Amino acid sequence: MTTMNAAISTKGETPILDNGQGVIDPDVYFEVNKAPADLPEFEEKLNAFVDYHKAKNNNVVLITSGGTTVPLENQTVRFIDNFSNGNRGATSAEYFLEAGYAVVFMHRTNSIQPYHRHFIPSQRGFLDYMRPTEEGSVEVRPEYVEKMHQVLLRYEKAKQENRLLLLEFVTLPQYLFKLQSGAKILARLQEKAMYYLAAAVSDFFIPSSKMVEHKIQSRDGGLTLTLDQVPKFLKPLVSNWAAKGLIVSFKLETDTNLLVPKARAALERYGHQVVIGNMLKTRRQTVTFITQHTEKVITLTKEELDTDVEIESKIIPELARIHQNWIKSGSTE
Ligand code: 9Z3
Repeated sequence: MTTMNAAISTKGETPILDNGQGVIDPDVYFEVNKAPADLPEFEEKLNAFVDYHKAKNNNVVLITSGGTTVPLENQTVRFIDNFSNGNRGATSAEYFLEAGYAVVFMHRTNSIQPYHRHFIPSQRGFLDYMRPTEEGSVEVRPEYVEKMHQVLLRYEKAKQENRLLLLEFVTLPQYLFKLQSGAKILARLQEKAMYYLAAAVSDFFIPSSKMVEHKIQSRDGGLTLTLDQVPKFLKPLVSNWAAKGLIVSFKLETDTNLLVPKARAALERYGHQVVIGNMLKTRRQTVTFITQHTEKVITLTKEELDTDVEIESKIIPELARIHQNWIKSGSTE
């Protein structure tokens, strides 16, 4: 347990080591926060999946998808949420499966899922795809049969081949513990593992030792919150947990001028292989790939947008190509 220049504060029972500015060392984070109760089950499922695909010599991608929550109370009534409905992750999962990958889909509970996304209730209710028959059964409405059949074929194939593992998180601590554990388990695959970090992860949180136990009461008027900074987990992920796997992180910005500089700064700071920059408003049309020596913009044309081409159909083949280079030569180019 270490940090240089660490200050110790003791609120509640647990000592918090920080740098005096509320920034905790990632290793310390795991010592002072409680692992989620379902971590052993998560590890068991993932171990079995990784062993299965290691024996088959398959490439495996760990996709993180959806936003994390930051609870405000230990017995949580309120929480801060992060923007992301999981569309990027779920869509990418399908294209990775098409490219031959086995996919670990680590997603926020109730966020968008691969294949199901084509029939999500927010666009049309689940029951609206079906109708009752006179024989007392249920059938898919004729106008949806063709699309549902196509999607079901691909979904069934992924399941039959045991190439899609669904794992869940909700809160920031759940995400971080599972990311650490998941990355270490995938590290057994060495270069054949890819980490595709599309989840929108909170930058700020309240450590459980600084959190109130019960529901915050409104009788005292307005509420002022002090949040600590989440430790920079990409650092240990790159240097310790993920061994030789290819690491792809996403950088989300709302100011165009910041996108490329911030994406490149992340690449240089953590020393991983690819940062994909995207803007909040145009994330479905344009992304920028940043690698150590290259910068490449991928954009959908108007015609592609009009015909519902998905940008992930271009992102994933490009990553698969980079990954092949990585496996062959240890370089992305
Ligand atoms: C992304 O940038 C994803 O592409 C989106 C996808 C969250 C924009 P949706 O799920 O959106 O399709 O609605 N993910 C990473 C966001 C993030 O938190 N990045 C951190 C940062 O920008 C680095 S890990 O600093």
